[in-house]
Amino acid sequence: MDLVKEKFKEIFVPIRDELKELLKQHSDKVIDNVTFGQALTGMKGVVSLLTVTSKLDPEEGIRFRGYDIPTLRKKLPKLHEEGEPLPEGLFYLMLTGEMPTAKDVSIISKDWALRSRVPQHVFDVIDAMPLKARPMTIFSAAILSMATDSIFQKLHRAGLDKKEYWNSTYEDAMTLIARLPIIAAYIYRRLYHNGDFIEPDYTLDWAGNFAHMLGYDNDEVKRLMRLYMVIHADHEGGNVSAHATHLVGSALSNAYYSYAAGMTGLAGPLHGMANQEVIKWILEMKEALGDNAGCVNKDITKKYVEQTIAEGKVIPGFGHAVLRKTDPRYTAFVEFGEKYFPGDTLLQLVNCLYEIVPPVLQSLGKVKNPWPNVDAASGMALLHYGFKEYPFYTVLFGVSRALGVLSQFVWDRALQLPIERPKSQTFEWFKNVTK
Ligand code: NMX
Ligand code: MLT
Repeated sequence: MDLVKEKFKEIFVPIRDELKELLKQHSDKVIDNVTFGQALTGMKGVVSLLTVTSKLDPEEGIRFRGYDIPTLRKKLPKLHEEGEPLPEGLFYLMLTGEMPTAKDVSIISKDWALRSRVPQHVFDVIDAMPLKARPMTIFSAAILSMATDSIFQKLHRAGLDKKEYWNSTYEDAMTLIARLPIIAAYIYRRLYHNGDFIEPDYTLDWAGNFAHMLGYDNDEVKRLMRLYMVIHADHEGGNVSAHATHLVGSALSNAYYSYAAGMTGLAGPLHGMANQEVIKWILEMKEALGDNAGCVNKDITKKYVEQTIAEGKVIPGFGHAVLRKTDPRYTAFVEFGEKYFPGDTLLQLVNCLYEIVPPVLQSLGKVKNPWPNVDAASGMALLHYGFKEYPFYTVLFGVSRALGVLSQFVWDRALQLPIERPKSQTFEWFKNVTK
């Protein structure tokens, strides 16, 4: 058994046994109440999921195994002291709960490099898609097509013992993560660079190699990609992509099916697609307002924001279902920009929207969180380096999200979490409970 897998087994077995014991003794204990409003507005705040990898605090933002983003940027192993943490380390932390050493990170880097060969039929599936297909459509189809390789599925059909589910799921999760940058880069180069594909460079780390295969060999972009892959990896279990992955997996669907479900959820404009919408909206605003966009003319820009809302649209990149303060992921991207490209006009515009948009949203009296989320700033950093094909941005989010949802997926199997099946009721039932 490989070292990381062995370590994981050592950690999860006592936790699995403890969970079983707790369930045996406390299954009837009431832990939460559900209001009429919660049931009918997306179950916000209803505790009903067990997620070990991360936890979201409405005021402070995400913590991965207890560590916030600024701490992770300091503590996770890096290639260079002044650089950004390696996503391999975050994966190790989410899986084991322990801060990795540089050696742990290098073991994962090498393991992913070894597993990264993508079967030909996956490229054939991608090549069969029309060039006008959305990148997330192609990405999701490519992931699904890899289910042919699921070791869990094969062993399960042959009659696998429940206690062993985690082992082949771990194999599937690691292989899937290893292959994602190759698949994503292939889609990108096919859609936007006439199919001029770039071979992987396995002397590089997972994220550095991803930037390289996309066509960005500049060191700063590699740093940005490491930050990007760390920042989007997880947002506890209730967000649409994590929850969809977990839900589909609870039927014992394999990791490929389950993560593909997560990705089709991420593709929605209220979730991961918002990172494209932000840039589209900003570019349209610049087109409409010309030199007046941003702090040059705050009144005109504010009117543009109000007009978007008057047209029945949302302001992309602002608001959140859980967060009630500025998203620390947003802050991390702005800090990256201030460090590497402080004079950038798009960075200035993003900073300016931070002043203009929240008061407009607050004035509506219904928006629970007027502050920017991660998507308000991520595209600005990519655009700075000439990565202008914004319909692709959600794929980048998706590659990163694999680290969180798949480490949790391995835990789901290790803890033998059961099929998820909440109760639904009819409209009549809901009307009756209000009487
Ligand atoms: N612009 C305009 N209206 C908004 C916004 C916004 N940015 N955010 C919330 N509202 C509206 C929302 O549409 C709802 O209106 P109505 O009652 O008429 O349906 C009302 O305010 C209350 O919504 P909330 O309870 O504050 O937010 P909810 O939890 O329902 O939704 C989001 C959260 C994130 C879906 C919502 O804030 C939004 O649509 N934001 C813009 C899209 C976005 O940036 N999504 C990315 C989220 C992060 N991610 O990467 O996934
Ligand atoms: C996420 O990263 O998943 C988003 O911020 C959405 C969420 O947490 O609900």
